[in-house]
Amino acid sequence: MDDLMEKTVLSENIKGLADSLGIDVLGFAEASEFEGYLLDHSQRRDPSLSLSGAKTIIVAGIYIGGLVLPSWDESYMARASRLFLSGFFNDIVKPLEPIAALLRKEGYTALICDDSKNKGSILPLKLAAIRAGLGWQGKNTLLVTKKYGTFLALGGIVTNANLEHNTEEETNRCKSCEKCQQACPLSALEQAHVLNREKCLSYLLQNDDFPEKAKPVIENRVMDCEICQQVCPWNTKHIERPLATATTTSFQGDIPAWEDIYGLPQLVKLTEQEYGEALGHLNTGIPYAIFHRNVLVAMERLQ
Ligand code: B12
Repeated sequence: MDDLMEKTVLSENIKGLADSLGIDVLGFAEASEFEGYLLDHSQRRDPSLSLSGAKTIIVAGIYIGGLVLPSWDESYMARASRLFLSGFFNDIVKPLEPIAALLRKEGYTALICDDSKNKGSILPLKLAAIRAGLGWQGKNTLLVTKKYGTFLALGGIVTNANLEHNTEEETNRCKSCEKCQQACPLSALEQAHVLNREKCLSYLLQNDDFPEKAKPVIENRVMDCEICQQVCPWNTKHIERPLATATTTSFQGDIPAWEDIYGLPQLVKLTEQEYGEALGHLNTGIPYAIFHRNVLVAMERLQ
C-alpha cells in the first residue's frame, strides 16, 4: 500500500473504531504546531508528552449533555457538573485505549493525554480540538460545537502516525453574544476567550482557599460550576432535551443510586474511605478535604 492509501485507510479505521466505542466526535490535528508548546519542560509539563516525532494529535469528544443529577434544583440536593459526573474530568482515557492499541499494532506510537495521572502534563485539548475541526472557541473559552454545544468531554492521543489532518477550521459562531461573560457571578470572563481562573467558581471549588465573596454564589454546587455553559444558546436544546447517546444511556441506568448519594445530608456524612468508594471511580483527583469543605459551604444556606 502506498503512503497516501495507508493514511486514508488508517484514518478511516480509527474513525470507525471510535464510532463503535461510543466516541461522539473525532478529528485529526497536525502535531507540529504544538511541538514548542509541549516541549516546554516547565513544572507544569510532563516530558513523557514530548512531541518529538509526533505527526498527529487525535482529538476525541464524548457528549456529556445528558449527565444531570435528578432534582438538583432541590435545596437538599448537591449539584455537580456534567463533566464531574462523566468520569472524564481531566480528559478521556479509557475509551481511547483501543484506538491507541490499534495504532501500536500498526507499528506507531500512541500516547494518551492523561492529566489525572501525570499531574500537570497538559496537552491543550480545546485548541487541538479547534485545529482538528471539531468546533470553535466560545467566549467562555470552551470548545463549542454546532451539534453538542459545549457539552463534550475531550481527550487526545499523540501519535507519530500521519493521519488525515483537518485543514479547515469551523467558523466562530458566537458573534456578538456575550451571555456567558455577563452571567459569571464572579466576573471570571471579563475578557472574552480568557478565563481568569482565580475568579472561576470551578477553580475555587477545587482549591484550598475558598474566598468569602464566593460563598453567596455557590448555592448547592459541590463540584464545578456550569453557569457559563447554562446560558450558552448552543446548549439550550441540550438543557431542555439532552440527546440520548451511548454515555447518557449507560449513565441513566445508575440514576437511583446517584440520587441516594448526592443528597447534601448524605454527602456530609461520607468518611474519606466512603468518599473514595462512592466517587473514586469518577477519577477527579479532588481531595476528600476539599470535597467535604464544599459540602459544608453548600449546607450553610440550609441552616
Ligand atoms: C486545568 C483545567 C481547568 C482549570 C484551569 C483552566 C485554566 N484555563 O487555567 C479549571 C479548574 C479552572 C477548569 C475549569 C473548567 N474546565 Co477545565 N480543564 C483543565 C485541563 C485539565 C487543563 C487545561 C489547562 O490548564 N490548560 C492550561 C491552560 C492555561 O491552557 P489553555 O486554556 O488550553 O490555553 C493554552 C493553550 O491554548 C496555549 N496556546 C495558546 N495559543 C496557542 C497556540 C499554539 C500553537 C499552541 C500549541 C498552544 C497555544 O496557551 C494557553 C496558555 O498556556 C483541561 C484538559 C486539557 N488537557 O486541556 C480541562 C478542560 C479544558 N476543562 C474543561 C471543562 C469543561 C471545564 C469547566 C467547564 C468545568 C465544568 N464546570 O464543567 C470549567 C471551565 C470554565 C471555563 N469557562 O473555562 C474541558 C473543556 C471541554 C470543552 N468543551 O471545551 C476540558 C478539555 C476537560 C475535558 N475532560 O474535556 N479547568
